[in-house]
Amino acid sequence: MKRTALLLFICLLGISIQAQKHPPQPKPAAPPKPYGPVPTAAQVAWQRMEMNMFCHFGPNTFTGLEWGEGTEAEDIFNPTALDCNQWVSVAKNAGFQGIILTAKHHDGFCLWPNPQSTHTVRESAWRNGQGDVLKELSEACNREGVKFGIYISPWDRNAPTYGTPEYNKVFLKTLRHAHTNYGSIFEQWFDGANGEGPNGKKQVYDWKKFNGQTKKLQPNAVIFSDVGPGCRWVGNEEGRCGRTCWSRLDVKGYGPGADAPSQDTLNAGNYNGACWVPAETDVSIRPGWFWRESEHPKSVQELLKIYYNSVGRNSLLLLNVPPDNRGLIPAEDSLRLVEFRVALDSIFAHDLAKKGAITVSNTRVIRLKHNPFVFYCENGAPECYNLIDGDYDSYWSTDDSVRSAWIEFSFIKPQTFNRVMLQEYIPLGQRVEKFHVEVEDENGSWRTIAEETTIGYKRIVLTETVTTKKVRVVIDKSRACIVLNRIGLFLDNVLD
Ligand code: FUL
Repeated sequence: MKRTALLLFICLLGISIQAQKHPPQPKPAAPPKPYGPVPTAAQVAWQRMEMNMFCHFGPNTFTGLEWGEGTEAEDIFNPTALDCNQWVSVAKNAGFQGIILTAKHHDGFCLWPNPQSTHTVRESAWRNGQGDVLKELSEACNREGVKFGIYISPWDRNAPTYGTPEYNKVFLKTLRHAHTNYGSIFEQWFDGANGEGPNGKKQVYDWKKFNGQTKKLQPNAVIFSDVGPGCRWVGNEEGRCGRTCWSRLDVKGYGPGADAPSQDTLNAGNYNGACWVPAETDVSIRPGWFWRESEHPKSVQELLKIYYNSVGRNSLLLLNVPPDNRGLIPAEDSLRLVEFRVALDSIFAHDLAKKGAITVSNTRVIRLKHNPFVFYCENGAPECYNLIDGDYDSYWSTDDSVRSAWIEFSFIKPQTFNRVMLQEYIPLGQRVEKFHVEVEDENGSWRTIAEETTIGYKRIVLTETVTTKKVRVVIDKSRACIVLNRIGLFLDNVLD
């Protein structure tokens, strides 16, 4: 009898705990509608790569020039120990998701046996004219699960037809060859630079056809140029995206190169831009784009600054790491990248926000995909835990009419941090135009530690180092209801 009563008691206790864990949920509202232009699935996947590696390699690696003349003998290109597997392993260890190779720079030399040219690896003595860097690198990337991309300069100082309508046909065939023989590419990089002076040959490029054919042959490739259409130049080569950075851009009436919008516009985007053209920050780990014996890689501190000014400002970072004249990435660069990785991991491995209890001023009631934290959320909105659950596609959002709101994290023990990471759920567009961060001091008064504008895919705000039990992120102004999928708090002891 006693045993039965005990069993009954345990059962009832279990049921009541269950009921507490899963209180009846209010009926979910419809998910927020997309706002403004939104990215394609390929653009979202691209932005989520965050950091890719650029490899400038070609005759300039052997001559020390930044812009080759196009008249260099093919035999100049003669790497003694080329190993693309080494490039890929350097990239992987540093945490790069993809590699983009300069298949043809302005000098016109092709790193693959392009049938449209007589200025290629085929004409060089390297591997008796049998070598193909595109083949080696694309295969090495495939083997290691690193994505492969191609840079091809439209400006060509070697092509005999350059400066005539015929060149556009040659360039289309060149693209076709590169786009059909080396598997799928994640990005096609079109350089806008064109250094020919008033007496030089001027080419009127057929961008419509270049982009159209690329889209047809490589539908998942994001096309880079100063003005996209897939992603845009950030407007400088110093690794600095705008503190305000919209992924929207007006492209009508503009084009790559001399026809591009101002560098300031590229840096910040257009508030009301009609197209989704996110910024890509291309910068070199060394002073030049090509390897030179006399130059050396940037310090970890400089690389971290670049990271915060690019990935941390709604941009993708394309960091150039040039292979040397052996065809290998020098040890000093690869070591520096490992140090950079270690620094990033040490900063971002511990998200202090995950230790907090969250309250919000408003929440849209949405269907929760999964929520291991719901148990802790008796008084709050379980939706806000989507901000820390690590699932990209789960987000917290406000009711349609609510365009300003706060999110508060409170901790049992004081937490010390100096980086605040925010992410908008960009598949639904970019919305936030003003926000600030406040902390509560020991006397219970609140103090603003950062005031910023846009968030976008990812925003990392650098603050003073603070120790507090309460942090509030206040979205002051959003252009539609707020949709955030992450808030994180971190301590950076490397760059402080
Ligand atoms: C520029 C080029 O002129 C540089 O040589 C380099 O390739 C850089 C990435 O783009 O426009």
